[in-house]
This record gives sequence, structure tokens and C-alpha cells, in this order.
Amino acid sequence: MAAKTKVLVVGGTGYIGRRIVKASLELGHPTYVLMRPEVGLDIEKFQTLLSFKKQGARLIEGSFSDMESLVDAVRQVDVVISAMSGVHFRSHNILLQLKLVEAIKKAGNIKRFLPSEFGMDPAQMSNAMEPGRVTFDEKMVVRKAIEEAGIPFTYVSANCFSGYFVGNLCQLETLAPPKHTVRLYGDGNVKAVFLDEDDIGTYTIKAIDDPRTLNKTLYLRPPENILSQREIVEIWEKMKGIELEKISIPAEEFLASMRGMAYASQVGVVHYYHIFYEGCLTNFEIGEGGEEASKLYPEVRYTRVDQYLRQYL
Ligand code: NDP
Ligand code: GEC
Repeated sequence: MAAKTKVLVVGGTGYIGRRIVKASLELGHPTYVLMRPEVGLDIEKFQTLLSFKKQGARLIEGSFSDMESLVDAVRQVDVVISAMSGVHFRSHNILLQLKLVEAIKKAGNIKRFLPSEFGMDPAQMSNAMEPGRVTFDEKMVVRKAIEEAGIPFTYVSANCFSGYFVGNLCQLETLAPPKHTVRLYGDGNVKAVFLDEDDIGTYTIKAIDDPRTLNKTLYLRPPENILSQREIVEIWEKMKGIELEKISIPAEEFLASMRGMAYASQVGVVHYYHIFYEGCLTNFEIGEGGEEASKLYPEVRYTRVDQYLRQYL
């Protein structure tokens, strides 16, 4: 049997990065995690790195301010996965990945690079609104650098992380379910796609050495998790045995609510607008350059939204 693909995760201690590390270890890949000296006294991050090591990962030291260290790190593996922050109220460093692209190009040994995407497909978002479009524009800059360097890639479009979108019944500015009143985006019937974070890790690792995903976008669209906001609310109401008051927000009112908000919140509003009014996650067919994950990997028993919601009861 061929040796298992060696994986380096950059951004491994992050929200989605740690799920990718977990899946890589579980699926038996020699797993390397970048350990940055900038961690300093961030004891939570350091302890997370130690816990990876305990589970069998190897920590590789390297810094974005030291190109040679990145090249050396990349040379030790077959596949690089980046899970660099893209969320504006966290830290947002998508463009820093240009250094990683440069290191991968210099090293010359990488069989697949998965940049930090894990959301909407930025290639579908060329008409997105300000200021939210920054996320997509920057991810496209990184894609361009990858493709110009001739680096083999897979882009993972993971749609909505359940932690941000399901537990709160798609409400903004909270992660907990509303108790009395839920704000519906328009009629609440636009379909979106919701993924358990561990499943995102699993599908991502499945794709890293699959010839079917080479130089393609992998869309995570497990059919039972293609749901409208109203359907999610109804699942929750049934589980909980309650009925929530529903207020429908017209599109114009929702967009106008952005005025006066902090920049990071405005970015969030724009993302929600495209997802829940425009239907940007489901209003296109997966074409030539794409594959759907639950079709490629039917053996993955993905988490349904009702199962995910149980932890909020
Ligand atoms: P996090 O905010 O958790 O950050 C991930 C990692 O980024 C950190 O752990 C850190 O790596 C690294 N990082 C941050 N700042 C720097 C820096 N200055 N230098 C080097 N590394 C840095 O990221 P998320 O998991 O929230 O986001 C990852 C991706 O997922 C993004 O592309 C984002 O757009 C997408 N996303 C999608 C969502 C959805 O619903 N679809 C929701 C949330 C995110 P280290 O471990 O080395 O410290
Ligand atoms: C679904 O696709 C994406 C989602 C994406 O491609 C990039 C980023 C995201 C989201 O991760 C967390 C952010 C951002 C958009 O909406 C999330 C958010 C949640 C922003 C502001 C909020 O108040 C919020 O409350 C839950």
C-alpha cells in the first residue's frame, strides 16, 4: 500500500483548523501543524498545539516573517492546508497566504494546496456588496497567485458553519438560540447549506489526495442539510416544543441596518444578505470545475441539523 499523504496544517489552532487537524489524525495521515513563534504567551493556543502533539501530530516551527522557515516546513510534507483567519471580528489574514504560496512555489514538492476558503465560493461572488465583498476579493487574489504559480489545488466551499448559523437560528450578533422572537430574512424560505464543523474537516481531508478533486472546487452540499431559515426554526421549535414569534425583515430594511455598525458587523450583514435573501449558496449548479462532497464520499455519515441542534437544548 502506498504511504499515507503527509499533511501540513497552517492555522491549525483556529476554529476550523483544529477540526482539520483532528480529521487528518483520525484518517491516519502523518499530520504536521505549523507552530508560530508569535504564539508567545497565548497559553490556550500553546496548549492546543501540545494536545495535537499528544494525539500524534508533529509540530513544525515556522513564521510568516521568515520565508526560509516556511519553505523548510512545506518541504517536509505532500499537502498543505491553510485555515488562516478570514473572519473580521477575529483577525482576518487571508492575504498573508501569498507568502505561503511563494513558499510552496519555492519548495516545488507540494502535490496539493488547499488555501483558506471554507465558505461561499468567491468565484460566484463577483457582484457582492461592499464592505462584505472584501472576503471574496481577497480569496480570489490568493487563487490567482496559486494558479499563476501552477500549484495543484483544491478549493473547499464549505457553506455555513453550523456554529455560526444553526445554533442561533441564523440570527446575527449571537451564537445562542433566541428564546421568544426570531427575525426571518424576508419570507425565510431561501435555501442555504449548513455543515457540522467536524464534517468539514472530514470532507476536506478526504479530498486532499483524490484525483477527482485536483484543480477543482469541492462544494459541501449534503442534501439533507440544504435548508431554509424557516425550516431550521421549525426543527428547533419541534425539538423544544415551543413556538417562536416570527418577524419578517424586508431586504431593504436589513441592508439599511448596516449603517452605523462597526466594520466587522457590516461585513457580516452583507454575507447574510447574499446567503438569506439572494440565495448565493444554492442559486447555481455545480459545473465542470466542481464536485459535490457527499456524492464523492457517501461513506461519510454527516451530521444533520437536528442532531447538531441537540447540544443547544
Ligand atoms: P480563526 O480566526 O480561527 O484563525 C485561524 C488561524 O489563523 C489562527 O489560528 C492563526 O493560526 C492564523 N492567524 C491569524 N492571524 C495570523 C497572523 N497574523 N499570522 C499568521 N497566522 C495567523 O479562523 P477561522 O477558522 O474562523 O477561519 C478560517 C476560514 O474559514 C476563513 O477562510 C474564513 O473565511 C472561513 N470561515 C467560514 C465560515 C462559514 O460559515 N463558512 C465561518 C468562519 C470562517 P495559528 O494556529 O498558527 O495561530
Ligand atoms: C458562509 O460563508 C462565509 C461565512 C464565508 O465565506 C466567510 C465568512 C463567513 C462567516 O463567518 C462568521 C461570520 C461570517 C459571516 O457571518 C458570520 C457572522 C456571524 C458575522 C457577524 C455576526 O454578527 C455573526 O453572528 C452570528
